[in-house]
Amino acid sequence: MIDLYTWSTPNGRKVSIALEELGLPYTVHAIDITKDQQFAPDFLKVSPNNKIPAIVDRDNGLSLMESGAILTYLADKTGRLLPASGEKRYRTLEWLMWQIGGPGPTLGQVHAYCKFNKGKAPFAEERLMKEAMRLYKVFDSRLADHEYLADDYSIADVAAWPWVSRFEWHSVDLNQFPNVLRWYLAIAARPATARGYSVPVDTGSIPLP
Ligand SMILES: N[C@@H](CCC(=O)N[C@@H](CS)C(=O)NCC(=O)O)C(=O)O
Repeated sequence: MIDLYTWSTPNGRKVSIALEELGLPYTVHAIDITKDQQFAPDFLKVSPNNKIPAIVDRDNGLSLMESGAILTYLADKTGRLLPASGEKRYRTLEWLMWQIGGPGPTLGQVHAYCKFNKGKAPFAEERLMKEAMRLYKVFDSRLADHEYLADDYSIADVAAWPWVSRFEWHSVDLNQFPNVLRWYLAIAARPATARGYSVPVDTGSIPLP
């Protein structure tokens, strides 16, 4: 049994989608980051960086923060969504880390500056939107000749998908990125994605372009 500490955000949904996909039993603990629950002392014991998601595996007592580490752990625990060794493992980790270092932080800042505080910092808005579009182009090129980011469906896709599901927040028209659109719709159609998307709060159906 896994204890999942999460909220209805892209980083949180990565882990609930993975848990659903892997069929692992889990208990959800909602950490409402709009009410600063991420700063509660009890939560800091599992997430010393004050952020969701985090997990505790009751099988062995291991607690983990950081979505990339959690996804890697869950994949290794089950032997799915990440090859055990060799080039395919590193290719998967490469695109997982690309997501965590690139689209994740960039799109998070796009939401902060361009959606919620539009007009306050034109330089930042322009710089972030330019970088977001560059990353979408990289994404689209990769998917032009690969069905998924690392060939087979993997934790790299699970990490990237919830951020793309916020395409309306970052005002990106997915029709401009046909390979990303094809990939996005294929993953949206997976039953595990729909189940994981509504954890811990059902915010409505998956956005479709
Ligand atoms: N690098 C971290 C990022 C986690 C993160 O930024 N979580 C956000 C929600 S998507 C959060 O907890 N924000 C609360 C805060 O910043 O106070 C990961 O990949 O898990």
